[in-house]
Amino acid sequence: MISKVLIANRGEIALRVLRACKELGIATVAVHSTADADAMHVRLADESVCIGPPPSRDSYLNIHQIVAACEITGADAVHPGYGFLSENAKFAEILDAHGITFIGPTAEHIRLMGDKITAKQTAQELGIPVVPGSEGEVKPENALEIARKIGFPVLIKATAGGGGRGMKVARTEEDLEVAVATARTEAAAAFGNDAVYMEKFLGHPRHIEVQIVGDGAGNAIHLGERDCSLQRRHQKVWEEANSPALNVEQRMKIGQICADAMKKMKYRGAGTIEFLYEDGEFYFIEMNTRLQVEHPITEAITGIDLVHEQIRVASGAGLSVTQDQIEFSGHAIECRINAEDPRTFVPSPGTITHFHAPGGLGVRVDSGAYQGYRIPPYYDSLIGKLIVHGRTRVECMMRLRRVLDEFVIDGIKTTLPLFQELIANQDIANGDYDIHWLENYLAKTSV
Ligand code: MV4
Repeated sequence: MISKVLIANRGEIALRVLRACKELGIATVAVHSTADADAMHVRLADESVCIGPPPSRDSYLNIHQIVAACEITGADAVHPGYGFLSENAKFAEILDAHGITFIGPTAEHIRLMGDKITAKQTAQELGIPVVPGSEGEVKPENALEIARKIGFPVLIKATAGGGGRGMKVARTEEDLEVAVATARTEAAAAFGNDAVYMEKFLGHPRHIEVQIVGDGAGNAIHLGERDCSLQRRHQKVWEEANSPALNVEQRMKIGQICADAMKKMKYRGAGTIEFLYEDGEFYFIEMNTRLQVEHPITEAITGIDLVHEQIRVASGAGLSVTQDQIEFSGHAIECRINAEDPRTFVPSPGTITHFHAPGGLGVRVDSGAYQGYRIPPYYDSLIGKLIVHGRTRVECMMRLRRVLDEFVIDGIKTTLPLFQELIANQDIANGDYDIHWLENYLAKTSV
């Protein structure tokens, strides 16, 4: 049983978790930095605790302050949201040692998937298709032999990486030595770990990820996939479910592979298995052991509340559904609304002078923003998410166009105008895009 959840996060995701707790009759504790005292999740929580000054490392990343806030308020569980401490194995262990439930996977599984080499080896052992590449770490002296075996072009990646940092392409044998050396230097600087591995470089893939949830006792379900190919500098901008590139057979096949793998490892919690998809083949790249920003599009097409499921499995209540009870219905698109310039993506903090969220059938707005809200400059610039659902992709796109016209956010710059452009674009209408499409489009249309 979980009776009081401390939400170790801020912004729209803190509000999202709070809503799920309220629906389940669970008491809520908000924590916040001094910069977030006027945040919506603080207002709506049953209790709140100020845990420190604005910088994240002193507040939302401060494990001891968060544990203390649990002790003071008597919270018996913590939901970490995404980012911050959500994939911190040490945090999960410390909560465990204090008898506080971490709403997420075991520390062991977080650690396993946090290291990209062990994650890939595990995925392969569990029957998930992976990108052809080195078996484990690549040392400079073995690089050429391994690269010849894989075949050029190859990609050098940091073991401790993720989010694309420390990646280097070697197109030919001549590029290899420099690529390996730079990747190692960058990995050491960024992650304090210079270990790298090597993969076949895929030139024009889509980014497709499968949502799974496991109960930690050998049951697991998949909830289909999301296509997150539209991104800029590894920041997703627009996501859709289902992927316009897959048919039902492909969806159910890759979903089943992922669910079976999670059963075998007795995974507990929500998770996402990320693939590159090219020429009809899936290639595992990483697994995220948390709830993701774009989870609402999966909720829209399945009707399943993923935070409810997370709380259920964390408390030992098990999943609320079996695989055969899950029905995929229609199409959903999420637009990430960032307080940023829509062309340069330079952050635009400040006060929102007017705020009006759209409504109507098939529309969901997850946001902690309101008229008069002052966006602090210290954190991520995501201020909300617009999620639109329709019975078909065409209906979803038509609805999105209508909804974008209704959304009013004044006083700051937002990414809303970019979505007005995308919704009018023929490639987007056709679902014809890969992971490079958006950056190419921005370069082509820049003034
Ligand atoms: C790749 C790749 C091409 N080939 N791996 C970037 C972040 C990290 N999660 C994996 N990434 C990539 N791995 C191989 N073997 C291209 C990327 C990549 C990418 C992947 C997903 C979404 C956007 C991307 C943008 C640039 C590169």
